[in-house]
Amino acid sequence: MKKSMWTIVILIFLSIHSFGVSRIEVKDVWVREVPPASSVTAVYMVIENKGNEDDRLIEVKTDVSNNAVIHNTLVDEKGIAKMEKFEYINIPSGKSVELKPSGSHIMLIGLNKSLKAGDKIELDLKFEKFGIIKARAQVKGMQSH
Ligand SMILES: [Cu+2]
Repeated sequence: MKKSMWTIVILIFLSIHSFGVSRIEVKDVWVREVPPASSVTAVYMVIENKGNEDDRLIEVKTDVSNNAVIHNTLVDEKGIAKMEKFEYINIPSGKSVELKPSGSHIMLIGLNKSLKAGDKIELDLKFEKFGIIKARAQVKGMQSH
């Protein structure tokens, strides 16, 4: 085989065996306004993985609270909703995952400022493979859903 032929063979091989990629996009990020006396609130968003490899949201950081944890809402046998801490949220390849009221969300614990509708806050969202995405969340009124 000619040298150029080998180059084509190698290129085809590389494209078939290319490494998986996670391509994360975050949109519709919002956080619920809370009364000044409250020190906790929740952040919601849509996370889309346009890559060909699964990923996970593993960590969230923000300046407006001491702590940010991943929560899921579970309904127990008495029909009472409870929130449970999760270590991560799976974001499968080719799928959109919605963090929404009554579902999974990011809980901000120990707010160090009051959040008023119309304000914006900054968040660092860390994904296992894709890395960190900086997101801006809009504060929405208490009745938003
Ligand atoms: Cu929660």
